[in-house]
Amino acid sequence: MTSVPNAERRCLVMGVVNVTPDSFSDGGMWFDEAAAIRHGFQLVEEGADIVDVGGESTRPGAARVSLEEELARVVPVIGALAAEGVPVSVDTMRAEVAKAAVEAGAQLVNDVSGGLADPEMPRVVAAAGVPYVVMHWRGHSHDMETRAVYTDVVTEVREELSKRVDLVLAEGVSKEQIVLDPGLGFAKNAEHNWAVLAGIPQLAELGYPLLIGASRKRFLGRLLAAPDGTPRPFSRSDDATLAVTALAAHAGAWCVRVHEVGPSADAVRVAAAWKRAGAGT
Ligand code: PMM
Repeated sequence: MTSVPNAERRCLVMGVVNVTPDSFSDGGMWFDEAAAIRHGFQLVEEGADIVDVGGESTRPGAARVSLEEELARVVPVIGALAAEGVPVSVDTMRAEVAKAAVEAGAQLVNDVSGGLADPEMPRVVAAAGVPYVVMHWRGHSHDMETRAVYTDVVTEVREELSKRVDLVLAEGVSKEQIVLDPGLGFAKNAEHNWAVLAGIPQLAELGYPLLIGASRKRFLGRLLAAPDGTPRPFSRSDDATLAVTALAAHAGAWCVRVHEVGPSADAVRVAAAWKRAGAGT
């Protein structure tokens, strides 16, 4: 379904380049354009199949950046990476940014709002014909924590994603373009995130490839908290991310979105070998 090569039929690895001063996990590290470009190449060397470039932080409580600022952050980085043949995705909720990113060479649009933040987005993606990550989302970061209310999180995420799919299909996006993402941490607390991960098989029943973004998220830091309850800092939760990569890949995820690429690139190969052996091939 994508132009990203996948001869091994394994879970893909999407490496993250946040061109932001304030992302939760790597804010400020790749804010400089040249540093962001270097980091993108580095991630490919480490085994990334796709490099996801974003210019707007979605950490809980974050305020929005202007359209102009977002364009200025991501377009040059995408252009430089794509020009060298790197498969790039753009992490944006704005149709205008998605359009400019595709023109600059992006091969996938990753929209954490699943088309809810900008009603133009599905039409732009339909016209571009690129894969489209539709993530489960209930509202912007400034108040998303108040929306983390579910009776049965897996069923509700599944139903809400299904509605988004119907809408983007009605706007002209084709089935083959769609990738779904349950949106770990987006209007979800730790308990919800674990339930969603355990529910990957039910979410996969929707019939679309699944992308899982657990990397360095707060629920991992909480799981690994010190005896006094202090959460583990994200900088020391990469081993836990890796465990999620292996389990998610084995559960059938199409792609994992991670900050630390090398170990996850190994883990998805382990998961694929394990599956092949189990299938007797
Ligand atoms: N998470 C973040 C940003 N973009 N995109 C998708 N598809 N799925 C995610 O889970 C996701 C995303 C937030 O993480 P970061 O700011 O630490 O990169």
